[in-house]
Amino acid sequence: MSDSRVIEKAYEAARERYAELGVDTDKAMSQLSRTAISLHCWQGDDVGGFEKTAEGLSGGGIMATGAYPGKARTADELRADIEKAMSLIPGKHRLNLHAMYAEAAGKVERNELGAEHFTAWLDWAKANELGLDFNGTFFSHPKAESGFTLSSADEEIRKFWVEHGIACRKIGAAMGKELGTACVTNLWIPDGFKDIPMDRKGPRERLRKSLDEIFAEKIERKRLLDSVESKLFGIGSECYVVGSHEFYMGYAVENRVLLCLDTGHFHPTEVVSDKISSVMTFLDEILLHVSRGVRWDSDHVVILSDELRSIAEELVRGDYLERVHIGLDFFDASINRVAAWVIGTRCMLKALLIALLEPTQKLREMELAGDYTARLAMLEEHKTLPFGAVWDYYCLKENTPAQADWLKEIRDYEAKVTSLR
Ligand code: RNT
Ligand code: ZN
Repeated sequence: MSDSRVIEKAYEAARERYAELGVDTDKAMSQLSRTAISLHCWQGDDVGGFEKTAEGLSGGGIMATGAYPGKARTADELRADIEKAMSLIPGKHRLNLHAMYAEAAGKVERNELGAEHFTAWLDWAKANELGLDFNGTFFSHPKAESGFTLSSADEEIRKFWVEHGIACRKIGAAMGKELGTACVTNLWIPDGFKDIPMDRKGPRERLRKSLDEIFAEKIERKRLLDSVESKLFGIGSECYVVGSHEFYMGYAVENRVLLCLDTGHFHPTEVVSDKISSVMTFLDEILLHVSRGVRWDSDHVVILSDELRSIAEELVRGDYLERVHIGLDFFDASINRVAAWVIGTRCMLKALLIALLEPTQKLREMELAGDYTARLAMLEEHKTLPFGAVWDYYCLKENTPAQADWLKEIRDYEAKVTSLR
């Protein structure tokens, strides 16, 4: 168990050290506490969902691997797991739901879903004072098996998914209204070809038409924020993805919807940290799906990597925290699923804290003065500043376990709850 007196002492020393550089640690912590991360419900059950006929993930070109015991089998179990995870993460956050997590008695088709199928989630969100975000589920469904949904040449299939998209916006708007905080409702479709297409144009024209139909109804932004997510390739769509980055960038700029940048959806040498200031020049707001790409997998648990730190730095340096919605998107079925949420979210917060503790103004002055020697020297010196002491103190202040104390709680929860499933 960590000793709070040791943490407080270390914090005092860190506070002085940062003050010497003109950085106010208390201000950084208060900014951090105002930044909400949207936790993705699908980490809790390997992107399974609760549809009566669902056989797990299929036809979406996304895949959770591993067989760690204890995954949530019902919405109540999933909610309990999320509550556990949130109790181990400092700050107040949000929950990101997917349409396939509806709780309906009997089977309700995806194009017929309504807010009434999410009342238990809504009541729970209210009771826990959480904002909700939402996603259409355009995969793991017989009507997605051809590999095409909104861009399908089969008019009946295309219509079905357009209706699903419209239904999801209504659900998102109802959630936003009910909870008094805009619901970011994201749209990702798996559409694409495994092998070389001969028609790249047709599906993209159909996708544009479908999106226009889905977004036709104007809904107040204080309730609903629409977002569209691109991808470079997926399993089974290696040669061509209809909803590419260029496609959605154009669509988002033209239609003033949010663009979702998933950090695992680009070429391995491309980084989202470098894209943020470019897209923010043309867009009001964006959504991030923070993930960790490893070789061909786009969804490893987020760690405190150089790129995660760079993303957080961009958000802080560009003063984008109010305009960028931070969501997580990873799934790992090979480790304790509740721990995966805790690790990933705590890392996202640590990256933000490190960025908030940066003497940005001083570094900017060096750059403007052309003193690139000092810029490099100071950036490297800052890497060993005592941010860990500030982080531990922040956890303590927010009444969440500091250091690795949270792991013991996961072990207890595993023994008492998840291992009995
Ligand atoms: C898939 C996208 C998408 C999904 C979730 C489950 O490649 O990243 O965001 O991960 O909708
Ligand atoms: Zn994503």
